[in-house]
Amino acid sequence: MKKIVTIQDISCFGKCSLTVALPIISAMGIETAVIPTAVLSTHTGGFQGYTFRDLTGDISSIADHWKKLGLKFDALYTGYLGSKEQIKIVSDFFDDFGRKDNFIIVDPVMGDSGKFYAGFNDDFVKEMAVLCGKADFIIPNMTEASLLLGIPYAEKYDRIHAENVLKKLAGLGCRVPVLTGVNFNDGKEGAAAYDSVNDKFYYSFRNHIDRSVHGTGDIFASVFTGAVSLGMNLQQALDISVNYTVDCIEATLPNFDEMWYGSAFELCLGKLIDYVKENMK
Ligand code: PXL
Repeated sequence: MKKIVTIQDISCFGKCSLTVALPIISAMGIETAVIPTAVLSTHTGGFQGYTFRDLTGDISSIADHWKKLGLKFDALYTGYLGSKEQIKIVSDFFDDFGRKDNFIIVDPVMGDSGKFYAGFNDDFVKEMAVLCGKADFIIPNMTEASLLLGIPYAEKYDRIHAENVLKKLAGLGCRVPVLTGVNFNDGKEGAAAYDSVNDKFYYSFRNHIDRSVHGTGDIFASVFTGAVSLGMNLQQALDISVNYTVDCIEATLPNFDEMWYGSAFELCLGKLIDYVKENMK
């Protein structure tokens, strides 16, 4: 059985980060160990007055214990990190637990729609860009990609811009950058990836849905991590991640008033399991 570790916060209410990564990766038949970086009462996207307990000090203690136990993982996957100090600790974690035969996947969670999430700034971006250089795969949206590269965020762009951005992201040092939320204003939305080893671009699209659903970046990155850990190729990994993410958005629409803070991803887990079975035949 494959085994991965994911390092990100627990937002106790709101359906993002660990509360989606854990059920999704587990549903794909993969053992999922977790290191929580912080505990928040809710995520920061639209709730007021949330609590934030920083767990930076616990990350190294957990890693030290795991080193003594000799634990090994098929993938190391990071999401929302709360401070520059946490990035440094996670970087050490990669040195300790990264191997030739496992993958490092960094989702550089920092913002969306051209804006930072609460609490992030330019100093954090610099450190995150360095962490991305240690990864095999990074999974930014266009906002995060623009921040990482220090280029202006473009709301509208074409394929040439997306491919330029992907090539520049590979210049940070990661083998395969994956851009999420890719949209060329042709009624489609999906993801694009660049395999810098083979100098090849990959795309996957579904019909665009004109509604932004919170936590979909975490859903995409979780499925993508599961897919590459299971040995799927890049096109398969993109397709399954786009399909499940869009299924989750579609399932959320009838529930949107009640569930404005997250997705109805639970309703689609059966489909995800079917997608995994089809791809693993
Ligand atoms: O979905 C990304 C994310 C993760 N964790 C926390 C967040 C967000 C986005 O707003 O607030 C705490």
